[in-house]
Amino acid sequence: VSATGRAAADVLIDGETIRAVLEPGSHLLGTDVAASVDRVVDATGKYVIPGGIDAHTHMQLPFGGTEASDTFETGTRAAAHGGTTSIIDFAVQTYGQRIEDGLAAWHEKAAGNCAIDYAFHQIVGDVNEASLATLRKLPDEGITSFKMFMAYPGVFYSDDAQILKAMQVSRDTGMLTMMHAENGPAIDVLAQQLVDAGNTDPYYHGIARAWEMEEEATHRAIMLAKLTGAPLYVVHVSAKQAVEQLAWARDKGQNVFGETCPQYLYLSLEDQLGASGPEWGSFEGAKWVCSTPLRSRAEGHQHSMWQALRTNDLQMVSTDHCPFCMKDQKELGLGDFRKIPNGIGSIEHRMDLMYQGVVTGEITLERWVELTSTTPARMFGLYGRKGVIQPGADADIVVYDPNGHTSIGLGKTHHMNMDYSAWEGYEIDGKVDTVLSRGKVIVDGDEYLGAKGDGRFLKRGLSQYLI
Ligand code: DUC
Ligand code: ZN
Ligand code: ZN
Repeated sequence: VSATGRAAADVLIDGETIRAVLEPGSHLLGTDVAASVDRVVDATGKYVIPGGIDAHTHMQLPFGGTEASDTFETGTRAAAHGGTTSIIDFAVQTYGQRIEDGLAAWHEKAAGNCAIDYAFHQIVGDVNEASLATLRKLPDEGITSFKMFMAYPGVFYSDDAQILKAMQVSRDTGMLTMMHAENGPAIDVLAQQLVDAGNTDPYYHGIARAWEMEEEATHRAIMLAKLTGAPLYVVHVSAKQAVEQLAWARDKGQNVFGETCPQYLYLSLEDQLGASGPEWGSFEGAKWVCSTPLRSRAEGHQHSMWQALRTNDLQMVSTDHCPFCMKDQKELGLGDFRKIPNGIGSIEHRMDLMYQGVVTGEITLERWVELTSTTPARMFGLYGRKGVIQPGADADIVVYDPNGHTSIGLGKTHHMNMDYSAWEGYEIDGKVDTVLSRGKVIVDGDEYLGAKGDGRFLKRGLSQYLI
């Protein structure tokens, strides 16, 4: 299955790369291909797809006085189990730090530890003359996109003047500007007022981060991008009004893109409000505190996200994988939702959860591949090597069994380093059967055959979506 069609085929792999895609039973140079190879992976009755590419992950991200609980080792191993064979993580420049130093630290965290191939975007957390000069040179190092935050004043936040300057670099270099589009200063006022009034439960995280704040910031990012001529990619879109902004800009011919995440397709603010458990009571809702937040189902956001994936108003699905445990991490926010570290862990389940959209008729089989692999590769300069099964491409391949079944939850399928699952109880019609990373079988049924250090750093080219 590719982004554009499906056919019965044999895939011939030589070492780390795909040599040929052949009609079943083909002969090459007079020899029977199937009879002359070292090993046959029988995919009869199953889908053979290019390995998933999760273009938005945060392994070991420092946040709110703690650190995302998956290391590059545990997070990429979980990814492999779930049929994802490449990630693009975010190297962080913190305020007062040089980009070079932030990036070097990220290389150090990842090198030799990954189960699958990995690449980086750069988070720009301190815009100044020196960092802008460094940013211009990052494409030479295979880093062709950077992320800025309109949220989190005092942490990752950039103001409009800083964003404008960085977008000019984006325009000049062809680097993609990625935007966390929420009005952070306004959100922080609303959050303070909620806490002052005694509304401290996790649910109020989503009330403070109102969709108006996402719509407004998305519009502002679009206008700054228009003014500067920068290509813009809005991350973790969750509000239907933000999608409307993206669609409006695209209809006017602007080079603007958006991703959503499984949590915004399946989970809701109402679910979070209703969450209560024996251990945590109403603080149970902290399991789903992420930013952008879960949105109201009554307001129809989830429905709009699925629709936008069909109409191509949104082009990709990534996870924003940023896991924290309840114990010692999420519980930092007991009594004050602002102190709950923001993030959900989904890297292991993205391919399954999106396949569920095929089962329920939300998207086609081809669109599943496009949203989870092919477009991420094209968007972020990996296409040809990744995101497609064709001669010369890396042999990153997933055999997916539509007749298999996956039960998600702790003690079932769960390889992420978390003490809970945000997806506990989800039952998936479908199952990752076999996963190959550059020709090596790293997952065979329930068995993990990979090793830490299998994954290599990927230098990326410019986006194929530049105009
Ligand atoms: N959102 C999250 O949920 N976690 C990390 C950063 C972000 O923007
Ligand atoms: Zn973000
Ligand atoms: Zn993120």
